Amino acid sequence: MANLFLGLDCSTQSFTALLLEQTIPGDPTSTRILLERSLNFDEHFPEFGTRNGVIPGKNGEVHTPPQLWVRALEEALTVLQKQGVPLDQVAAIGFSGQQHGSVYLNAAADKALAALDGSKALAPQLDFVYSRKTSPIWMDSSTSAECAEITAALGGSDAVCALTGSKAFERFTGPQIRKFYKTEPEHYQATAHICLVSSFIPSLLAGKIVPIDPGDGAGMNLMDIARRQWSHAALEATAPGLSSKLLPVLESDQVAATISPYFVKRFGFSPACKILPGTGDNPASLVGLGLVSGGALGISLGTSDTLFAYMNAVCTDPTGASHVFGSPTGGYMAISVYKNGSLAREAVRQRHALTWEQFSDILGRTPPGNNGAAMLPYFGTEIVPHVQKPGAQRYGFAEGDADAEVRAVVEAQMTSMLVHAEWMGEKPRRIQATGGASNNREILQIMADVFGVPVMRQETSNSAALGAAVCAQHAALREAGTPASFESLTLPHVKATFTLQPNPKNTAAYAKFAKLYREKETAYVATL
Ligand code: XUL
Repeated sequence: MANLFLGLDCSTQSFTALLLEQTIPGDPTSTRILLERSLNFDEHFPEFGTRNGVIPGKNGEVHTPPQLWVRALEEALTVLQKQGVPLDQVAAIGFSGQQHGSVYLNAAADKALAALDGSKALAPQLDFVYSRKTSPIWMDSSTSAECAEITAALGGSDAVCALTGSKAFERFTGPQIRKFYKTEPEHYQATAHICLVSSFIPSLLAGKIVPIDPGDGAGMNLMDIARRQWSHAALEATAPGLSSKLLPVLESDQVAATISPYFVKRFGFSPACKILPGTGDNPASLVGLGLVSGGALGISLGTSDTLFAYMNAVCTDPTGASHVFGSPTGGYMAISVYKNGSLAREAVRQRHALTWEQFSDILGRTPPGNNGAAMLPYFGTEIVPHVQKPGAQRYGFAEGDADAEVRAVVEAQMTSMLVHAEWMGEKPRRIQATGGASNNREILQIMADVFGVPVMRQETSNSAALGAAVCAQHAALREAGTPASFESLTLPHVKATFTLQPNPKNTAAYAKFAKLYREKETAYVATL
């Protein structure tokens, strides 16, 4: 069996390729990360006019042109090829994508994907396959009316949550599809296939439409979470004819196809290379962090901040603020998602004209508990709690006080995660941190102190791309007749970590702060 496994992650702001190498034949745990490359969208593809990977529109709309992702895939593979990576040794490719974002393809797409000409660039051959030129992504909050309509049709919020694992949320794909059907009925009619970002990229590599998996499928308000298949009632409540635009859900670690001749000819892949269905970036991170059983939390500090944990069985959040998605390893995951993640930290940094180093210095020298100062960091709309009108709230400090504001934003983010994770059950034994900002030790120390448990960080902060590569390895081994467990395949990566211990004195102070935070949040949300 070829010994390389490729993980591709198409996130909000960048596209990452991560290559895993199995170094000892016959020992699937002898893996190491051979190479990681990320391409930032704004920097590498300025012709699309994105800012932080997106194009904001009116009334809370946030879209990205799908051709940007096609270009990014093409460019990432070109970079690997130019670096001399033996792409013919890649046994399988796994995929991760920002969740909820949808790509709308017309009836010409099947033929175009199957007949790609390997002597030509990829993106120009796909210019005409879209029935919608831009894709709504997870930051889009423009579908409150559609959420209400779907909720009413399915018998109320609790019923939607029990059926699909989440209440109807603005960014979820079902409400987004409904809005498209209502506002552009002709273009909706002309749509032959609806893909998620995570199933669109593998469809390009497979040369045909690849199904959606239960990890990302659960982020649509369309999948019956217990059955891990589309819910007829949810499809009906969303838009007419929707079932014909979706393939049946396929489990994340099944092989969806072998690679299309286009990529064999153009990039030198082996024709035997296996293509997996993609999954969402959070389910992929769950795998990349080795969270294949309970007892630990994952926290990803990226464009969005997310907190998640593995669950054996479906158990939904009684407050309705969080979600249940499928885990790519089987089972489920509980997850809370914050829109005000890196963009809120970035907003504070910019307001006070600080470098990231100065930002960290402030965290290092200011006292835990911030002398009683607090903040509700709603620089943009928020998901947890549901805040549809931006407006950061400050308590006990002045707007111009950089020291207080830097600490306040991070303490607020960590405390909100603590408070809103309570429904997930017993206290975790450890936290696995990932995402760009997990490189910041001062932020991780506050995380350890707020939660009162050790925080670990792996060698790579690209846990979603790593998880995708591990899924590829898992599927390739099974197909080769030498299956290995996800536990054994993730362990080598979890081992390569550093750990920060909590300071018990600070944890006690944060327990008090959490009470104050909850009061402020409840009071503010009541005014909305
Ligand atoms: C998850 C979510 C975000 C995106 C960002 O529900 O909306 O975490 O997946 O990539």
